[in-house]
Amino acid sequence: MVRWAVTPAGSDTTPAGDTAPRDQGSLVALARATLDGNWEHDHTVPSRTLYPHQWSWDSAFVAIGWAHLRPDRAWTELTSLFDAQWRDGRVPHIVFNPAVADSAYFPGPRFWASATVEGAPATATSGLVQPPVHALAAWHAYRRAPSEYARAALGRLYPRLVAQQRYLTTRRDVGGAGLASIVHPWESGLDNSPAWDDPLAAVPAEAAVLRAYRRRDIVHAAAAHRPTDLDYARYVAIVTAYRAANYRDDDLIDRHPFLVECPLFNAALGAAESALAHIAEEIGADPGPHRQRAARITTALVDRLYDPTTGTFHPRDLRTGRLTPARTVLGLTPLILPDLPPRQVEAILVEAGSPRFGLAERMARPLPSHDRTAADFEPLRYWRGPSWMNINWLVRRGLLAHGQPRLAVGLGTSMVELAATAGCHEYFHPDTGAGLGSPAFSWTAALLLDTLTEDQGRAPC
Ligand code: 9WN
Repeated sequence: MVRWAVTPAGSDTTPAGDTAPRDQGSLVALARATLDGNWEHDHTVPSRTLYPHQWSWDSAFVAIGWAHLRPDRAWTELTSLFDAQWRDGRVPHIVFNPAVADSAYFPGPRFWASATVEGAPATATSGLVQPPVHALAAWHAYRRAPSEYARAALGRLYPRLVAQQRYLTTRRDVGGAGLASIVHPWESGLDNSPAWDDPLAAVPAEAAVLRAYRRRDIVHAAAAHRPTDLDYARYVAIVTAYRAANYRDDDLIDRHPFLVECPLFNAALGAAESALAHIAEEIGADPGPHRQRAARITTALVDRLYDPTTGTFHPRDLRTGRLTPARTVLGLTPLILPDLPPRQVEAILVEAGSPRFGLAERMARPLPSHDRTAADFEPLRYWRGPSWMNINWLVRRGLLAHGQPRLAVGLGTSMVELAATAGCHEYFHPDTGAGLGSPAFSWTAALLLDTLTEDQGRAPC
């Protein structure tokens, strides 16, 4: 029997090794307890302390975990998120729970003021989006636990997923080349990544702006792990600009201070079309247009974001027209595209296997979020070095999709051992494996379950 060492759910920043061993069953129980503890009537909060509302891409990953335990909750989770979809098709990055005080999270519902915007739902939401991993997650959850009930839920979700794609591929194609632009680092999901340093530095803001607000994140997490006050001032400035235009997307190129084509966001966009093709086939719709769109997005991603001189993918800053230089884990994520050309697959495997990321058939720790050899690698700070379960899970799916089962086993084993040793933390020290951030984090539990209970070498859905 596999034995793992885990800490009890709810403990904080426990160093690796300082724990009692547990078997696989106890690890499943830990994941279940984490998800159950974060379940909130029709959705799962990422964390009770730091993130007490519903987050968009968190819900997608969490649905995959629920598919193993309570498939009904997987579909409730996705349905409640899409109930807050805007009339233009955008799926908001936060859906606020009206029962939670405005002051519990910054920026809260009053700041976003979605109720004043035409086309926004009755429930308060943010006006931004996150990587569109929902079709991928819905298809994966369905394959994990197929049933008549699940097929009906998938059928109801399908037109909403299509509307989400339509929004991103039309209104957000600011560069006009077939990719979606993000309008805020929060839309990337990797908010504080070094990938955003250059475009963010060009956004005018002063840390003093934050005197008017109260950051809640540094009440619950160490300030040294989180973005700086100046970063937050810029985050606020970008939202303020978008909100002033009622979150409209026309003429963004002429007026918006942050516009970037992100490799992960667009890889998710393309992978969503491939997943929608599967879903369409399953529910009796036409998969053809989805396949064509998936191929177009993959081609555009390679043309626009692959740099043959570095051999990896980089975000493109539409304000300068240039690729941003940092070699972050974002560069590896196009591997989730099933039709990524062999040349780019090979380049990603080389980059992932280099000392920058350390992918191997036997690896001590999962992939870090940033190049380990870079001068600005920070093992403790949010998205600037620590390992995250969701990014590793995505790269692992890509390895399986591109016929690399042994590397997928190596990565999967390191992921399970990490969570087994430190618990279901939000993120992890990339060298010591110590748990960081929220100690009971939903997507860590969900993806731990998925990785743990899967036949590691099996081809992907
Ligand atoms: C802002 C909820 C979210 C994740 C993001 C992660 C973090 C929020 C924050 O938490 O972002 O959206 O307050 O820092 O970066 O990926 O979805 O878990």
